[in-house]
Amino acid sequence: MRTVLITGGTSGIGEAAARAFVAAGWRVIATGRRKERLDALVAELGTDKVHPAVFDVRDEAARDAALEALPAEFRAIDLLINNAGLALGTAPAQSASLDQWKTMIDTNVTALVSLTRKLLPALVERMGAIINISSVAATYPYTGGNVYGGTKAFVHQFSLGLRSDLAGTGVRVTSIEPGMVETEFTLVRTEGNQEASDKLYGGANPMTGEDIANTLLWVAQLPPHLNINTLELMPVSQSFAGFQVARS
Ligand code: NDP
Ligand code: 8X3
Repeated sequence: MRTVLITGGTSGIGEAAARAFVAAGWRVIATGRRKERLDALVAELGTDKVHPAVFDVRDEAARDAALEALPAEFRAIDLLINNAGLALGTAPAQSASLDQWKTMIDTNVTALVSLTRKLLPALVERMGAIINISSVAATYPYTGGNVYGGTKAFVHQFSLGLRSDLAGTGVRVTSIEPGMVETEFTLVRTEGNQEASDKLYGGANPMTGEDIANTLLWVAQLPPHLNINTLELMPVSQSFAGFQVARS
């Protein structure tokens, strides 16, 4: 039985991924700050299938304590899914909150890099894999996307860099780059504005956490000689709108 560590298993893509991987016969270490959500996942899927690891990804000491406390049967991690992340705000750069920018960088970049570095030696030893959740925002800028897009561009390029460094190790690395997925993402971005979230997703037939979870599972279960470098997904309803021109 293979083991996957999924960061951000308390909602959205990560929660759906926990269910999909357990259904496919994997053991799942699900992480997040909301203990009650992880406890519910364990109650639903079973203590032998899911291990809850409660920590803030930005807190390296708490993370390391949680990793050291892993039960023996969850210790051999074959796959790391770096999913925990967030966008905060949509204000233009000139009026955006610097604190929100730092939170996005600390979570989406620094914590992701730190956990990856921590687990890499063991992943190399086991010829494991890493899947990083980037975004279409890595490639296509939009107003108010400033630092969020920057963090996801980092995740894209870091994933490709890892591929280079891991040459010959057999470790696979993939950057998954979704467009609109209906999760708690917009609630978080708007600091709990349910109306804004409903308005964004309403009538758009967005992707679901399950859509991305199934893609993650597909990537994870490909034959070991095959690496998906980057994979961009969008709902059919979402597409490109071209350049803007500021006229005097
Ligand atoms: P959700 O808000 O539903 O889930 C985010 C998850 O990240 C939660 O489980 C949350 O757990 C966890 N998380 C956030 N910050 C921290 C932290 N400091 N420490 C620990 N865990 C944290 O959003 P999604 O499922 O949509 O987001 C998952 C990933 O997908 C993110 O990286 C996001 O950027 C990316 N993405 C999302 C898209 C979308 O349209 N929804 C599109 C493209 C990419 P908790 O709060 O319990 O700690
Ligand atoms: C989330 C997708 O388009 O809201 O990464 O930035 S988007």
